Amino acid sequence: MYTLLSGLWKYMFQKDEYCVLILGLDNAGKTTFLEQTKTKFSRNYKGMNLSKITTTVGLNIGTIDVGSARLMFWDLGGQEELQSLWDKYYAESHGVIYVIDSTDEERLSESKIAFEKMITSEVLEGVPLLVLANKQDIETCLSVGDIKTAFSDCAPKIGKRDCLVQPCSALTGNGFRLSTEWLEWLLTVLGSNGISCVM
Ligand code: G3D
Repeated sequence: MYTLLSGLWKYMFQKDEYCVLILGLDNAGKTTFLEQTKTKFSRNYKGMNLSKITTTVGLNIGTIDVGSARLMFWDLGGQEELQSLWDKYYAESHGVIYVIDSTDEERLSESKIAFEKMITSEVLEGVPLLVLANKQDIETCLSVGDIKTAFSDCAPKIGKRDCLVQPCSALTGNGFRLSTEWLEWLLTVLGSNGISCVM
């Protein structure tokens, strides 16, 4: 009887936990994205003033519960000296969100190098990847198409993992708060693999 009840309790209340890394260069908007996500999806979370967020140094952690899933986001610092720590977290991760500053054309090649290094890590093979072309609220930003072109030689290295590239503004929430598409996609691919990516 106890086994039956505890099984039922687990079935009803226990959540499937997933760790999702948020990576990208410093200033890409990783922490702002995490704050938007927590504000939108955590019932009791009182969001901080997004315009007061400063660049990630070290690690920020955030958790949201969606349905039967618990997503634990780890937002890692993107400065060059901190990028060498990223791979320490790879083995624990079920998904990766890679944030690109669409307004920073100068550092796009730097971001591509970090991206390439990350996707060619054997530990991350097959791990779903969401790429966010952030800061789309700024008029002069590069479009998703421009970014895909700049990253095109990375495409073959993405391999068979599930991958989605999305425009967004973590600050204003446009293309992000209005839509839960990225989250629905992430939850789907964390549960099952099969979609492939064209960058
Ligand atoms: P990081 O965690 O990747 O280092 P942050 O980046 O989240 O700290 O953001 C870096 C700066 O970019 C912040 O501005 C933040 O407000 C801004 N930012 C983040 N996302 C967006 C966005 O979608 N649109 C715009 N316009 N700005 C964004 P400051 O001025 O504090 O450096």
